[in-house]
Amino acid sequence: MNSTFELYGAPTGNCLRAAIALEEADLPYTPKLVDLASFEHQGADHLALNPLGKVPVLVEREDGREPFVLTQSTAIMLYAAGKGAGRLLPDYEPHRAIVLERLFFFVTDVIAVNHAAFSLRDSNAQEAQKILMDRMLATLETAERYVARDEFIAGAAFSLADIAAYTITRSVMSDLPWSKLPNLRRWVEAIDRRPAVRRGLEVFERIYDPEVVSRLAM
Ligand SMILES: N[C@@H](CCC(=O)N[C@@H](CS)C(=O)NCC(=O)O)C(=O)O
Repeated sequence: MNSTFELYGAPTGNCLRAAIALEEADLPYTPKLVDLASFEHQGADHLALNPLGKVPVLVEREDGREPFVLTQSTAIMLYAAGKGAGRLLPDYEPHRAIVLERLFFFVTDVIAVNHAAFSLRDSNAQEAQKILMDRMLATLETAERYVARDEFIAGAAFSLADIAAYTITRSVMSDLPWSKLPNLRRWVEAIDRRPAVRRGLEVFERIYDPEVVSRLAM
């Protein structure tokens, strides 16, 4: 039986990772914009999907079954990799383990530290925020060694690790010392050119475009 997918989100790093994974896995889905500025994520409809009041949320619908609701961008990426086409997570155990090693490197050692720094933005803890940002950037720079050896972050093939690495790298482009990172630059430019990545980046922005809205409504 065919299922359909909806991705609730906004143009933020966690949502873009989920959208790019769905695009790269070639899984058709309907993007549902959640307006964070007007606190739609704190409204009853969204809290019914995710009691934490966060995006992204993936909803899979299949006739005759309760909708399957999944939160956490990394869980959504792994689910998309398992369900969809492509080889975002290889079957061969040693390759799979390396993809997971690098995926968790970015999610826990880089992205989580960035989120911690971001959460201090409105506080009086600028010094702590800077310490966390500097630590995050220094850790991210070490990814140069992955792409000095291989074309992609976890070897010769594009994987979930590239998606996690790409969205965070892209969000701090102007803070990185690019003269020291020639391979990371070559890698980020290659990922920029992937059509599925471009579609994933634009999916929540395009919902605002009246022409796209009228097409989506058809
Ligand atoms: N660990 C979660 C984090 C989700 C998260 O923090 N999402 C942000 C947007 S990137 C959000 O919903 N922020 C709204 C808020 O916290 O009020 C994930 O990876 O999905």
